[in-house]
Amino acid sequence: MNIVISGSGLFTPAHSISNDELVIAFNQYVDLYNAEHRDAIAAGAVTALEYSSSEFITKASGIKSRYVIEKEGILDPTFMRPRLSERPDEAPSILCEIGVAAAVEALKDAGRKAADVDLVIVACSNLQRAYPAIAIEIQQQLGCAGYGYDMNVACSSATFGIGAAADAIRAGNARCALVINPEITSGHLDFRDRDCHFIFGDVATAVVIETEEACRSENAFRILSTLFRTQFSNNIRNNFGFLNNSSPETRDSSDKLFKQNGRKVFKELLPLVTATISEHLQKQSLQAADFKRFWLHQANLTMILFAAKKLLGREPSAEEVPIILDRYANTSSAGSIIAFHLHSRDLKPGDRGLLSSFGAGYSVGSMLLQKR
Ligand code: CO8
Repeated sequence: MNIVISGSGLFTPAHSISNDELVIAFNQYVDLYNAEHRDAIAAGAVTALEYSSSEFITKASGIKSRYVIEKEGILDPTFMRPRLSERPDEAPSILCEIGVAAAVEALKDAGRKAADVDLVIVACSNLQRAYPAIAIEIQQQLGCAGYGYDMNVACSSATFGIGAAADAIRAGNARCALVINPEITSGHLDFRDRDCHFIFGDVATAVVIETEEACRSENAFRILSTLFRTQFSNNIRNNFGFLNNSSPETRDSSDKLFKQNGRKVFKELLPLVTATISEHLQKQSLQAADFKRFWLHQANLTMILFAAKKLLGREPSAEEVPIILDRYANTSSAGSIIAFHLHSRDLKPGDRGLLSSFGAGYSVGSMLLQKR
């Protein structure tokens, strides 16, 4: 049974923050902090904070701007997080709202109605609550049949989610699935931390998964093969969770937001990514040269280009390896799907493409696709 990605959708928030805007707000915070702690800094008891810089951000990451769900709160040096009022339980949650927007576009692209869908998987890094599942809320909002559940494999959530949907269809548990990646990373990012305040952006993506036999789409991609790998690491970690209430003294400490050791991630994750993809290609008796396009996880420009060069054995062209992180930043699970959504329509029947996500866990998902 051949399984296809028959449609994709993208929700982009209305607000964008440039590096300059972000750095101005951060540096205002630094001034406030250092003024407040002037005596302790002079006595050597507190370390003064240092300014951030747009030049550093662009050079170290390739990111020039990011979309966010709410801008004013993030740029307020006395607040520095998106200002989102809590919604009543009767109203759709914000993750549901942006997930639905991406899903509606994906369904249209696939030539499907919500009622055709009998599995909804929400796969993302930044779930807004423990339960009920956002996927079940989306199932209800859209009017889908069957069942739904949430899952989290950090940045690899999308490929792991597509794999789970394909398996469910092969097993006869579903016929048509929506895999949705709503990421409000700005709620989990420490905008007071110079090392990471620039890394992430908000977005939602969705894809429709079904059998090739049932597919009605002009732009469908057959899933030729998948390979998933995980390897435990503390180098990308967020300790937020319901047990935080049991330790009220540390409930608001900075480890309850995203933390990473970026250099170590670079050194340890990249070899895992290239080894996993190489193993996958070898197992399928294929080579990187057999692929027209590489939709890679969008975490860092150097990282993307390094991985592509290692696989191809030469510099990749801009057409082969689409980059969207310059304006979207790292959107966690959604990054490779944005690249796929925006840069797949020009491929011709028979062309192959490689979709890969990687990140916390560590986790790597590799997916070999072929245009129908
Ligand atoms: N402005 C100016 N200088 C800075 C800044 C800044 N903003 N930040 C750091 N510096 C300084 C440092 O202090 C350091 O100074 P010194 O040399 O004096 O010590 C110098 O610049 C160099 O710093 P780094 O070594 O940290 O710089 P790098 O070149 O390594 O670049 C990056 C930093 C961009 C973070 C880079 O290491 C990187 O991208 N690494 C890979 C990261 C990655 O792929 N992570 C995956 C994360 S995604 C994921 O899976 C998590 C999902 C969860 C999502 C949650 C959303 C919130």
